[in-house]
Amino acid sequence: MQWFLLSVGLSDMTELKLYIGNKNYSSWSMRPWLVLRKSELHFHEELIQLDVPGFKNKLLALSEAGTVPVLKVGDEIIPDSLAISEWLALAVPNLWPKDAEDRQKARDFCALMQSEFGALREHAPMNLRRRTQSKLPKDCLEDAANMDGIWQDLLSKHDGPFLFNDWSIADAFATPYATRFASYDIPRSQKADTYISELMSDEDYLDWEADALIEPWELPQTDKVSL
Ligand SMILES: N[C@@H](CCC(=O)N[C@@H](CS)C(=O)NCC(=O)O)C(=O)O
Repeated sequence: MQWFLLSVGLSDMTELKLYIGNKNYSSWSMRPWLVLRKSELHFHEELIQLDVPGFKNKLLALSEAGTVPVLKVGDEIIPDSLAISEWLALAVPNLWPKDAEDRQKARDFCALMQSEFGALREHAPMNLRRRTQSKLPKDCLEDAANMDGIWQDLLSKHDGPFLFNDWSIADAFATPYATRFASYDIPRSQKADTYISELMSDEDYLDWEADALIEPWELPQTDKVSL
């Protein structure tokens, strides 16, 4: 057993289970799922269908937060996509950038991607099945342009193909945004476009997307947003 696994109390016998929402829509769930895949730790997943009768009680039975994702580590519960990712980064090396300054920047950017860009999240919700050319509100396009600008800045300071050279948790957090650019045909720079293609051709992302595309459930409220 390696020291970093022991440092978070993980043994070969500890079961990891990630509770997630609908793969087509749940951007929050996708992020730690991608991080778990990159960690190469064995994990189980359980999907809780969102926005159907009784779903909230199921979420509240899992954690006080009443949201997914939730990671169950043995008998312990870790809610919140960033907290799960931080915990995984303690268990497995190299999920954050190696350079200390980059590591801090990656953490800050993840927190920003989690809390900001509200108009982009609201008017262009993650919807992997969707391909449309809609007219999006100004504040949504401004958020998208800001995201594009940050991506360009980080990509130009590193050798790529990812934000901090090698794949990191920051790229997991950027992936649902990348899919929004594709779903809603949002204008973007050449650099951002190349980065989006990189994220959306990642083999773990493609596994998630394949499941999303055959999900039978629809959330009409999300499907009808903008247009
Ligand atoms: N800050 C949380 C947000 C999680 C979140 O809002 N998840 C959505 C699913 S995409 C959810 O569970 N919604 C159900 C609800 O709010 O009732 C995180 O990063 O994990």
